[in-house]
Amino acid sequence: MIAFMPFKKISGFYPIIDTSLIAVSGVDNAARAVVEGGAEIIQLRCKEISAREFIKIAMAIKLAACKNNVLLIINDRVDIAILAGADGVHLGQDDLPIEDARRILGEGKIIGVSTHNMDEAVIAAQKGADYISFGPIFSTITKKDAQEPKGVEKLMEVKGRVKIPVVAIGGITLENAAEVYRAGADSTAVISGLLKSSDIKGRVRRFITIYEKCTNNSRL
Ligand code: TZP
Ligand code: MG
Repeated sequence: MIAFMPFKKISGFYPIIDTSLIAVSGVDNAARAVVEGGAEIIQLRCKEISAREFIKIAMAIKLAACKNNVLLIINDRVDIAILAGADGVHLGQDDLPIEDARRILGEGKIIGVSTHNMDEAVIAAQKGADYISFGPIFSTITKKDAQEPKGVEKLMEVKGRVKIPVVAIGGITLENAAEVYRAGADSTAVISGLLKSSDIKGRVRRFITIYEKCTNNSRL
């Protein structure tokens, strides 16, 4: 029987490095800053670059930044996740179905799924997602085709139904992150609220502190 290494439960601050907000040449430094700030997970989201560039960045991040138990999650692309030795993928509703991604990745990799309503959340959990994201909680300009904001009440309803971790996403800032944790989010995923800062490391620390204050879970 094959034993799989259990991976850490997704919780706390979930930084997303998105090449629509940061130059490809700056990704590596941003990833290092995120790790130095104390993040335990990084998602790499590259919508507008070639597969060749995507794999190059993913491998560089995996080698340089994601040592010491920092999980690397690749947005959209199961192939790139495998080639880069990443810890998992994050799939949208139009990406590979969860079951197919699982057949390729096996049980040892993390599969996260974007959800926007209760049905999508419940189905993703039933189909074997390891975590879901839910949002946008607040309005966002980062995702051009984002749905209308769902608010923290809908987040609470989803948390009440699914057993897997729920990562809240969309418009999350230092100012509203505590409200999102109090509504039950296991984690908050942030793009612009992180990458638009001139001090990414410091910003990560501040987001982690908010999580710890809301959950009494101090490790810094
Ligand atoms: N999915 C739902 S909202 C969103 C994604 C990828 C964008 C989140 O970006 P920001 O800048 O943190 O609002
Ligand atoms: Mg996608």
